[in-house]
Amino acid sequence: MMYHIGDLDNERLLDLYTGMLKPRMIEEKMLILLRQGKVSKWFSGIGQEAISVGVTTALKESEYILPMHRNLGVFTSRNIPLNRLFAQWQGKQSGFTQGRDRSFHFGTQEYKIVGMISHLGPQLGVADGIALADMLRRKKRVTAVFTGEGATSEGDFHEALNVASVWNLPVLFCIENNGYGLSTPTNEQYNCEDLADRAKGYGIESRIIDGNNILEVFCKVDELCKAIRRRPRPILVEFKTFRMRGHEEASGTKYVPEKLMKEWAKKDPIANYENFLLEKGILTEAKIEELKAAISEEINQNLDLAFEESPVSFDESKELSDVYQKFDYQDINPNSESKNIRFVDAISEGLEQSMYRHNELIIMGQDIADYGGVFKITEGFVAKFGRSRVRNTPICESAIVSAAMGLSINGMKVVVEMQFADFVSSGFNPIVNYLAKVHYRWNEKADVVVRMPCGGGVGAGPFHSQTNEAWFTKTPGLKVVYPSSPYDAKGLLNTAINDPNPVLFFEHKGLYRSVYGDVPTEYYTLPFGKANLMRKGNHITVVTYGAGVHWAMEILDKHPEIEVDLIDLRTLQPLDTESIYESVKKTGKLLVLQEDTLFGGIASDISAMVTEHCFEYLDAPIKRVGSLETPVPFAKALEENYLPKKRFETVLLELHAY
Ligand SMILES: Cc1ncc(C[n+]2csc(CCOP(=O)(O)OP(=O)(O)O)c2C)c(N)n1
Ligand SMILES: [Mg+2]
Repeated sequence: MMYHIGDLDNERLLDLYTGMLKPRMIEEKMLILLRQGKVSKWFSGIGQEAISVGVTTALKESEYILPMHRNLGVFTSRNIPLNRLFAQWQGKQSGFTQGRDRSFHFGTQEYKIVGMISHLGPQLGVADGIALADMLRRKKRVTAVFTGEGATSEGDFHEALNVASVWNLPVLFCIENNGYGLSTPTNEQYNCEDLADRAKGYGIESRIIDGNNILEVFCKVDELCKAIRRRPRPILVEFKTFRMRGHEEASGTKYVPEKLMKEWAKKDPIANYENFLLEKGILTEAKIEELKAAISEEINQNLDLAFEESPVSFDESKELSDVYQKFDYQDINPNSESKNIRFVDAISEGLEQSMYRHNELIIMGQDIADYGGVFKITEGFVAKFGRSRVRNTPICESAIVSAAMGLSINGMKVVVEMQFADFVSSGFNPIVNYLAKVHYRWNEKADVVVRMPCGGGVGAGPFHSQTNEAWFTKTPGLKVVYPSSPYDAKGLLNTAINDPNPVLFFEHKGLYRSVYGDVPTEYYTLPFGKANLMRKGNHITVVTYGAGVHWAMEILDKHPEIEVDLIDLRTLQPLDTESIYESVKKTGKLLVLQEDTLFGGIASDISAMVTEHCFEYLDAPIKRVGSLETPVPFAKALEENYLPKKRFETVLLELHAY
């Protein structure tokens, strides 16, 4: 192996050596503990240390780094106290996730490290968001993110590179090409010579670097980082290296040809560099022993600390309350004059006033800039707030949701507009796995609102009509809001933006231009978790939300003899169960109406909860009414019968007569 010292001084040369030695020695210790059953799982980075250590050393401490599962050297190079790392791996309190997540699945703002989620790819889009925040604040910083060569097959990789290129984001994308993704060799993973060539197609620069040569890694990456700080832009680096152990320790290496193992063993990044330093007289055998003894002592002392710590104890209320970041709701009610406006105008007004209120609020979505969005909600916003805050995106929901996560990690607020709620499925993974779980996992907020133009009755067929709130009410960590009136829409949207937790904000397209209401002209907020009792009556409790509220009112107007408590839920998570129970205890009958197909929807849960809490008060079976269990059909005659309005009337009359 050829080493070029360039202008590096001896101190730096030795630092790089000890920098690699430390993770190597920690790993060797972990492999022993693993055999003793004291560690549950281990992903080895042995043989790949030069990459983690070289890249981290080239970054400044203020710059974010996003490692994967083989990057122990990133954590040690950022000088994380080893006892905390060990406690993390043992699932203990002084780790970074309080026993809630394992291995390297954590981040820490203190050390500017943002760890992975198991799904690998979203990490790359998160780096885009972090870098975007730096760029918007005109900070000349690099964000470095890692991926294995296997995960470059995920759509997220391609989306993230494309976004970084289109927005010219200062991201250093680092591919660690170690020959295998679990058991899959590179020739079954991709069909090109070098992954670095992918960059060309996205219009960005790339380099290939020998990942086993610490001086090459450090010097070249240092140069690239300086170049990026001078002139912000993304660069893709492919590090050629090899995975010397199994995917994880239990999975072995039988499928790896012996010949390859032997070849790469000769290229060990530490042994070769050590020989080089010895030859140059920069290092001596005695010094090596001294360094090893010191690291060994540090490891053992910190292991003792971690082992001494008692296992985490279970505290149910703490577990539950840590799912969401505490939000101190501020009730703002200006008593200003009101205007009669459409639902769509109320959303637009709330969004605009929030943009004035939070100067680090960013809106992202397809066609939202000059075009104003397909529903024209952001029309005129570019003139008021500029293109950097009102951002057109490429068609890549996953990368944009991940980028929103990154913006939030770097201190900004984000509203993402889904062009149609249906398309959220393309960004589903980061919403339910990253945004939803990040606070519970490592106490990080996901200050993101995803606006969801949803709903049927508009003759738009299976992919522009769904109301998919149940995909999200199922997932702890998300808040779900679903207003039915212009007044609620504006106040709840403002609260959603103030709330630091991820909020799915459903806006029924059918209401956009058909429903009018009096809305205060100034900024105001409405609380989450407070249903609206719209009509009062003693016969039946009708619970619904969104377009269901309007269908219920229309049918109830036809039957003035039926006196109902009509409850508009307004938010589904949190859910105002108290208002529901209170009403059912009075009426003894409950009908829940939802637009979505019935099975697995919110109506089923409300029915179950009322059965559990109000059984003695019920005078009739609880009734649920929803759409037919089919996709949303296109033709009018089909859609009319798919939607639950007619069935609602029938069931209402039956329940009244019961
Ligand atoms: C979405 C997803 N699919 C599959 C897996 C299972 N898995 C975890 S790591 C891995 C291999 C990753 O290979 P690569 O990106 O090359 O990284 P390496 O492990 O080689 O460092 C696989 C298949 C996963 N975690 N997430
Ligand atoms: Mg790999």
